[in-house]
Amino acid sequence: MAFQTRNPLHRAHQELTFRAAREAQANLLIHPVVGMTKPGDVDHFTRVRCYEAVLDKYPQATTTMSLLNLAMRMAGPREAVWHGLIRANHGCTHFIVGRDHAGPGKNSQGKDFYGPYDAQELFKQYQGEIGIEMVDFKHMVYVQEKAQYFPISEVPEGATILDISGTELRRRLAEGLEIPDWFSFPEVVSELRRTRPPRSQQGFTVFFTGFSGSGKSTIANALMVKLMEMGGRPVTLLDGDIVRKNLSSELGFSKEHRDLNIRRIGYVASEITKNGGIAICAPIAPYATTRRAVREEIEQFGAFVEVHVSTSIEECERRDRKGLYKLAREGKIKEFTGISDPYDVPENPELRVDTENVDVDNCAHQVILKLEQMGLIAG
Ligand code: PPS
Repeated sequence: MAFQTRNPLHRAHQELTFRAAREAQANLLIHPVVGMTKPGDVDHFTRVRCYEAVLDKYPQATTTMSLLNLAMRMAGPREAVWHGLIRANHGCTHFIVGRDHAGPGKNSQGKDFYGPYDAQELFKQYQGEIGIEMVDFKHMVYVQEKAQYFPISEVPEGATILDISGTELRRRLAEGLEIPDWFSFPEVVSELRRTRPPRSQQGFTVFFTGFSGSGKSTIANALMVKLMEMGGRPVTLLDGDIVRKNLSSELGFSKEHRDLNIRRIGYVASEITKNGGIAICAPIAPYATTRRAVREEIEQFGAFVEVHVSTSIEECERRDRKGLYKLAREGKIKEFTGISDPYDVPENPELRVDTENVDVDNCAHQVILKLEQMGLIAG
């Protein structure tokens, strides 16, 4: 009997697969896919370490694991049938199919792509032809009084049911909260905690955006000092000027070049975030669509905190620290942001700071408070 999975196995899965194989008097093949999968899934390197820990809990002679180098398509019923065909080709006689097998979840209107039992129905229709029998994946819940798992349909009357949903599990991991032993195996939980540390230990990016001379670099520098004083995670400052010198020296200020410049910053920041560091970026980043693309790239790995430094163009021009506004007015610098080039004001930044009546230290402190509120730094 084959069990297909793209998720870590917890006690309920172990119970379910063990019972299913025993009932069918079959041996069990734990057959996880280790290819590209749905964004947000636990990476397969971590999962394999988890599976190895769970494998010890099965009777050795009747259970084995093999990795299947296959990408998930999230194609629901048709993928279930295909998964069955593959397992039949591996010599299996039974295949476990669950609720919404390989389902992609909800569409942009918030509606499920497939009905919960569509995959099982299509599978049943073709199982004879494929030569593999479908085994229904039962929803297992923990019954406190019996200290044991039961299929939800077989729970004794009046019993206390314990269950932790996938969303709740992710929340507990993100916040470093307890995951009880009845739910999973300690080895699995500790592997998951290693890859998904709580938010206060994950990498993140603070992305300042605003006009030239708005105070982005000054606030970014003050923020860097505060974060370095706190310690714990490496901090990298990707200031507009530094990036232009070291990464984008061949670029000018056309829309294409600005976008390329911001994409590069986004890529470096995403790598830093992925590896558990703090990236502070401080470019003008005038285009909302490019900022959104960078946000999406980074949010795969950690938080993206957009800070709009909202100093008005009049104030920036009045300060004119580098004398560039004067040159822009004289037409000596072309495509100058706010003068002869556009700036899309961020609509929903995590934070907006006004530098006109507030000192730099206070602005940097507002960012720190925001980070604390988001759980990114310990209070
Ligand atoms: S962008 O749009 O995000 O790629 O810009 P960025 O890399 O942050 O570079 C902005 C700095 O370059 C100087 N500079 C100009 N800014 C805007 N428009 C034009 N045409 C321009 N030409 C040169 C300017 O000093 C900006 O520095 P900051 O640090 O923002 O004041």
